[in-house]
Amino acid sequence: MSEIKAAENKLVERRQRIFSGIQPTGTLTLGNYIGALRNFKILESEYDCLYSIVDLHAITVRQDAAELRKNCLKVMSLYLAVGLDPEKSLIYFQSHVPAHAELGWILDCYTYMGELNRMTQFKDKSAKHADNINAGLFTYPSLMAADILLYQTNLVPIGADQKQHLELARNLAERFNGVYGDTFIVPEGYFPKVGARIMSLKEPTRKMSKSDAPDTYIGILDEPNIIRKKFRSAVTDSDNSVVFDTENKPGIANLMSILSAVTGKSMDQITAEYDGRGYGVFKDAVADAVIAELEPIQARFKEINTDKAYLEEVMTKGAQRAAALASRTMLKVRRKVGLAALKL
Ligand code: ATP
Ligand code: LTN
Repeated sequence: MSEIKAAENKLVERRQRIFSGIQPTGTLTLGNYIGALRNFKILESEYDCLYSIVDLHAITVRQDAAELRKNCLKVMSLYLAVGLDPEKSLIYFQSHVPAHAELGWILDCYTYMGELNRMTQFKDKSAKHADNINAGLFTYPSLMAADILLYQTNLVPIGADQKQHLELARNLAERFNGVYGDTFIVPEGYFPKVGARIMSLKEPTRKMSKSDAPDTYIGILDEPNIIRKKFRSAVTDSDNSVVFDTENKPGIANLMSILSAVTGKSMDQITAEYDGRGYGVFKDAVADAVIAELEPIQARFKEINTDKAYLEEVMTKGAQRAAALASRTMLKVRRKVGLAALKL
């Protein structure tokens, strides 16, 4: 190997890898944006990133086929609209790289029922969809572990609600490595300092979620007047002080987190600026800041989402490049587990 080639390889080796995914289960919310999507862009320049639209995860809950197809393209357009560069980051649909499902199955065989039984997302979703508690919903976390481990991921940007799933991915990596020797990198989570758990506008003790009623969340694509209206009718309290107290004032604390995440202001600065001026003034200030943050993204989204040829090109290239990376891990895993090699 030439010296230059060796130096190049070393450089490539040193760059850490990021994987994350968002489910195409509806319109993305401000929670998805602050908790995950915004960090995707921030991390792009320093890491090798794979950002997937995790459509296989989405079908653990019944989806309308036409709607799902549309939502997949919408999420991809949003990835691009926040400024992700498909030349730098791999942007692709999970279902286009079958190795996710293959490793998902293999990891299922190393995951204990007890581990899956403890998952709060499974409990929440089972309660929400009592008529369809399917096996996919139960094994969802092993598939998520496969997504991450498939690419030898170092860092996973996610919101706080995904901590438990990430912990399972780490445990599975360690378990597998323990049995077969070093195979997977044990990944770390990357959580936003402020806004790792944005709450519902109507029930500020529950997380904001895109599969709840529209008045409980701010959609990334909501029109400015809708955003203002939703913030104005957000549930707060009656003591009229803008002070960060998640226990006694969850509604106001949530709005402060949103404002802090979007503007970079500290909680003390926000209190100094808005305390004593009435909740109406404060809520409008939060709305203004969010509208200003989202407007350029919405404008870019409109252009990108109608450019089907471009989206197709991005998803195809992304899937091809991701599949090539995934096959390296799969070769190793298949050999270690004892599956016969296929020589074509
Ligand atoms: P669903 O309602 O369909 O379960 P969701 O809104 O929880 O969806 P996901 O696709 O499951 O969204 O999550 C995508 C990313 O957004 C994850 O990293 C998740 O942690 C993050 N996220 C979701 N909701 C919030 C929230 N309220 N605050 C911060 N981050 C969030
Ligand atoms: N489980 C996540 C979505 C998700 C994901 C992933 C996130 C699926 N696979 C891999 C990070 C890495 C969710 O429900 N928010």
